[in-house]
Amino acid sequence: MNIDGTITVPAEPYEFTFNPETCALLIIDMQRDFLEPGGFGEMLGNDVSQLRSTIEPNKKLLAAWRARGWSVIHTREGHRPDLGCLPPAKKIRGRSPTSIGDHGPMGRILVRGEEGHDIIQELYPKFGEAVIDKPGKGAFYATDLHAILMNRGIKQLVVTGVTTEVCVNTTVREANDRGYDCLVPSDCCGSYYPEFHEMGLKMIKAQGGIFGWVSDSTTLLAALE
Ligand code: TIU
Repeated sequence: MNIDGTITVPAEPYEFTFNPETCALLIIDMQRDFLEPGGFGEMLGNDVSQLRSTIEPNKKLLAAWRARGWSVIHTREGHRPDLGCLPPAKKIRGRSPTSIGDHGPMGRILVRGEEGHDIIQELYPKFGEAVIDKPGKGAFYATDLHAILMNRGIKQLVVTGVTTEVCVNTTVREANDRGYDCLVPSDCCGSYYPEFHEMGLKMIKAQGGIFGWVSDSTTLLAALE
């Protein structure tokens, strides 16, 4: 910890300094629908086991954040049971015989209140941690995330979750445009496609940190000690 209470984390393209009082851990869409067989991820044709390596590093980071009493926010991608917030274009995308709102092994796919929509047990939210239900890929679109962050005086975010190039990337871009600094720990994010994971992270940190910073959970946790 620095003398002024801030913490500096070795990162790319250069070190990330944050004030823990005004920095939240934002965990994106660690839902059964993306990480377990029979959900939305598999429906899209993906091997969901690809994402499971993200669970352990997220668990460690979440435990460290909770132990210090710092802000934690979770998000879930999904739709109202009446599908009123599901754009018709999203419903038919992929031409899959099963689509959002249809019944699957974990309930209706990507629908709020269903088993598959819930966050995995390993990272289950605790009382007091905001859970943002989002209809889109970005966590700011059609949600109260920005209001919650402003009300709490949050200015910086550590963004983790799945998938790197879709919801994590979209959220980091949205956050960047709203003036937040984002640090992304690489091993706490995952993709069904390793090359997209790598490129998704490169896009964030390129051009002097065009959208944010990239580090890893071991480096971040060491900086907290
Ligand atoms: N398909 C895919 O890679 N991701 C999503 O549809 N949503 C999230 O990334 N959460």
